[in-house]
Amino acid sequence: MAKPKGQYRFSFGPWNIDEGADPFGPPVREPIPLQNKMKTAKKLGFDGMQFHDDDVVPDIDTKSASQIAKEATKIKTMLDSEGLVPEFVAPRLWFAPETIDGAYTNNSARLRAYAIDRTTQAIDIMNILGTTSMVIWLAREGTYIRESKVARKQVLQIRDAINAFLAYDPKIRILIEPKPNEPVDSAIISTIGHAVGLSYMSDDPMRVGCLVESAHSVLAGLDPSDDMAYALAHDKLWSVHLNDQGNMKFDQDKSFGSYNLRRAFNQVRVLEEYAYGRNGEWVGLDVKAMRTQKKAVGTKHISNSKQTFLYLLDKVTSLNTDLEAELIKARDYEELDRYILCHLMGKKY
Ligand code: XUL
Ligand code: MN
Repeated sequence: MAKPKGQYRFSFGPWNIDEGADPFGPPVREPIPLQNKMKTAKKLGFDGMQFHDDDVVPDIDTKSASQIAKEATKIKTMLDSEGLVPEFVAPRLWFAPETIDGAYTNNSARLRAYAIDRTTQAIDIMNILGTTSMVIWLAREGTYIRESKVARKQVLQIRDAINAFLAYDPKIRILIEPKPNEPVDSAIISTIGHAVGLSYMSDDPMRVGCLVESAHSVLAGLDPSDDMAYALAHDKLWSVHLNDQGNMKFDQDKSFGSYNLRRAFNQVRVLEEYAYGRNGEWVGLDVKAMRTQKKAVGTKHISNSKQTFLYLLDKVTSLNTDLEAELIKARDYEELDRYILCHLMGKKY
């Protein structure tokens, strides 16, 4: 008998429906307006949208505070009319000329001030959209060559930046999304362990948590479900970016489960078994369509990922955990391996 399942709500970001440009070639799909992306989200059964600050206010650096507020208010109205909730806002701290050599850890005090300023602006946008969650992916906080930055100082600079944001708005929560490399050679907050450690260094650890992205864990040579479990053990798994990744290469953002179904099963399992989502946490996707895809079918990676999650949820709740416990007791892990594979392949065991 299958056990009762948890209820999940799903989100993705506008960048997950993209034009297919890569470092070797130009866009291959026409851009889609934000409102149409919202309609797609709703149609595919998503309740939330994730945003970068400049997804909400394009060309943000050229705009005044009042212009930014006006444009953010427009997007808030759009979200309301489409019946969607904003999950988070993340400052895009890796695109501007000011952040070429890092944001909060730039060697220039003037450029570090830009990054802090840009982030507080993102907090203002969060308030207008109506979310208290800010995701920080520390894209260029790291090095291209080790000697260019002082590692210990970088950690403290990031801590100080986080403290400044906590003080700027006492309502917000910060979710650190670690990634070990790309675009930098070596990121300073590279794994979920680093992110959790940073949280405890902050002025208010209760307001600093984590977002685990499956592909980022794999890029670090780690198992995403173990990273999720680690963050859960600290009560700091506040969001996830489910996707997939074929080993340690460029960040692929493949559809969830498309590369390693068993690894995906174990992610769904850890979320389900530890009641993820019961405190409002979202199942976020961060998936990219293959460049081959034409515009008309450029959202299949999103619907497929959600469907795979739900199918795997069935696999989680229908797992014979009594049998599993027996096999664990007998320490017969070869048999347990066989049972798990049969279960995943839908074969009679
Ligand atoms: C980068 C990445 C980002 C963050 C949001 O690899 O995953 O899209 O999720 O800034
Ligand atoms: Mn991500």
